[in-house]
Amino acid sequence: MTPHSSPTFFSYPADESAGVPERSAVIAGLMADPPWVSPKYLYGPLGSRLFDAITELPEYYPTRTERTVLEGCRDGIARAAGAGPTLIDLGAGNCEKARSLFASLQPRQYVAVDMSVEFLRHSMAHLQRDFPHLEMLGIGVDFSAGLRLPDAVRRENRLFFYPGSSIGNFTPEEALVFLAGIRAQCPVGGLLIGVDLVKSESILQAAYDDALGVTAAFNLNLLNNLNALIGSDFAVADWRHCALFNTTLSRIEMHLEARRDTTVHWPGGARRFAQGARIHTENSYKYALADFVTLLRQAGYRRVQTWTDEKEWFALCHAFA
Ligand code: AVJ
Repeated sequence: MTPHSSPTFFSYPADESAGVPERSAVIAGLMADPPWVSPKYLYGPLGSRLFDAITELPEYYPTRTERTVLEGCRDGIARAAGAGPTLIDLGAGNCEKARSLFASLQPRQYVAVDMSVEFLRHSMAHLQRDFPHLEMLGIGVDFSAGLRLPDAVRRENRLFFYPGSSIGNFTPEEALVFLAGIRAQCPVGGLLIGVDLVKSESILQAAYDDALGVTAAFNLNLLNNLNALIGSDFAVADWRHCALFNTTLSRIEMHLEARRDTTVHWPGGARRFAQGARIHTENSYKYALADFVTLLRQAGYRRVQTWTDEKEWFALCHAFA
């Protein structure tokens, strides 16, 4: 077998298929009541690093807990997945979770998808050095509005991997559409997905408002990303991080709250924010495991196998097409 010196890369520009340029869509969100910005703008060269730092925090249990659950079930998953699957990693980031599956899964091809393209290139260059015989494809694309894969992605026995409870960024209705879309691209194979479970409010709260302020920096840095994207003049110092658990909707919400009255300008517009006004930047839904399994079945998966940690804080689900 010929070794691969570097992954093949595909990069797609911001999806403007809805006919609305990205910049106008972001501005429309800022002008709305209440104002909001998509959580995808949390990421970028700095945002992706800050997120990596979050995963190391003592308060942020999801990454650590998921890793423990994964260690306990990966051999069983490998057996169920069969020989030489195509591993399609959605939101691959630093690729560390997928890397931990290679030995048991023995994938025929590894496909890493992430919208933070430069960060992904960097992660994959390291990975390819360590696994020179594994065929790797990198795809720089925002798949939040649906995933299209290039023909170079093998069709036989696909295992989609969507860890970290990123599914929690979608409302349950959107999640159903997204999961059904993945199911449609997976005639044979399945989906291995991580989901964060409902638990006590104090634990949830601390995980999204840590003592070091790393999550605050992650949230506030979104304003730097907006300034670069739409040419706005947000002053980070005028805003504060705010995280709260919405019990009714079972979701953590992140907001940015104005510390004082402030007016933000961008080419072609401006908006005044009164002290205490909030911009909604992220939802992170928390599920009861039974409800999430129901959602997977509604999305068209025939059988679902689940694993959790002893505290039942986080679950991994293997859903079969
Ligand atoms: C990457 C969406 C799973 O919701 O826990 C972490 C992002 N936001 N801390 C999450 C996040 C604040 C994370 N996901």
